[in-house]
Amino acid sequence: MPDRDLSIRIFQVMALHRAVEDRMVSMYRQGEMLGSVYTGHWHEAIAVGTAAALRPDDFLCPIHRDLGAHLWRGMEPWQVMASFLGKATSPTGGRDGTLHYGRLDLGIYNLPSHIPDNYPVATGGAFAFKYRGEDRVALAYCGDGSTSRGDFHEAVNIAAVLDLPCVFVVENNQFAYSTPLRLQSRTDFATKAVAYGIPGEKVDGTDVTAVYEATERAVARARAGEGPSLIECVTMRMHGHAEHDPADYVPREMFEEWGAKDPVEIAARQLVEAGHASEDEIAAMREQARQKAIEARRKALSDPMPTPDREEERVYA
Ligand SMILES: Cc1ncc(C[n+]2csc(CCOP(=O)(O)OP(=O)(O)O)c2C)c(N)n1
Repeated sequence: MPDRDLSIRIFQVMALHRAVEDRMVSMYRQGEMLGSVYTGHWHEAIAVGTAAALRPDDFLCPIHRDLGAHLWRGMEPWQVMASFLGKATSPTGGRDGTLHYGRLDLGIYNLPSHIPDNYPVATGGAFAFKYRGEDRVALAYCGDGSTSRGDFHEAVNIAAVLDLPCVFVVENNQFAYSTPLRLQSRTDFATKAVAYGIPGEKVDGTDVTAVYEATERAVARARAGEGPSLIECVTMRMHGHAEHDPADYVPREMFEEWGAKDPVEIAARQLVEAGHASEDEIAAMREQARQKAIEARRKALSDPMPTPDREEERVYA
């Protein structure tokens, strides 16, 4: 388990991840946030546990479930909301209107629309680190469905044969939109690592300590020049693909079964059991996260929309 300070910080960011997304869901339901709202409920341990095992100068390539990774690096909750609202103050200056934001200054690559196109980008980043002699690691996430595309194979294979400092995380949340796991893959995802000749590890994606420790091992191998690893984190997508999707194709018992495995609750329990925090301190941290989300909503809603005179900014050709 990470030490006390780190464990507390991990919990705080997980609680913030949850609070910000709960707030965005209510904004969507009130008609304040139009378009699509994607959330990572039950992905908090994966997003934060992996990001926490990296150094600030390592390169992160998140997907639409990984808000906690952005928050870990210092993205402000209001910036995330401003992005969904298409505000001028969002990381893309309002060019996005959803979650294709990133912050290269924080070592976070913009989520590309096509998935898993962040995998080859991480491989390319790791290639640059290795050949420039920089002690840096690239970590990319993708969903179970994304592993069925060719880009996944190309990215992992070339990273393996070139021994690149990469960590590939598969967030197995049982569904790819409406496609269930059984129609996606005959084997689990960690097993596929064997075909690339790299280590594969399958962990409980609701247990932040397990995720953190698996990532630590993979990062240590990458830094030691031993090449990439693949980590399969098993969880459940507890909302629809996005908030417009009622997910009627998901058997209701699955929600009940996984409902008992809330990653934020599990992290809270681990903190208490380790003697790192009391129940009261946990409650205070949750309330602090809730207040930050409320404040973020206020700021994001009052921020200005982009104006036409800035249309040609950031156009390179
Ligand atoms: C190449 C491509 N096809 C389709 C889409 C639309 N799309 C976005 S997310 C998604 C489902 C992805 O499932 P999975 O990889 O399992 O991740 P999850 O959403 O379950 O976290 C789809 C079909 C896309 N972004 N890119």
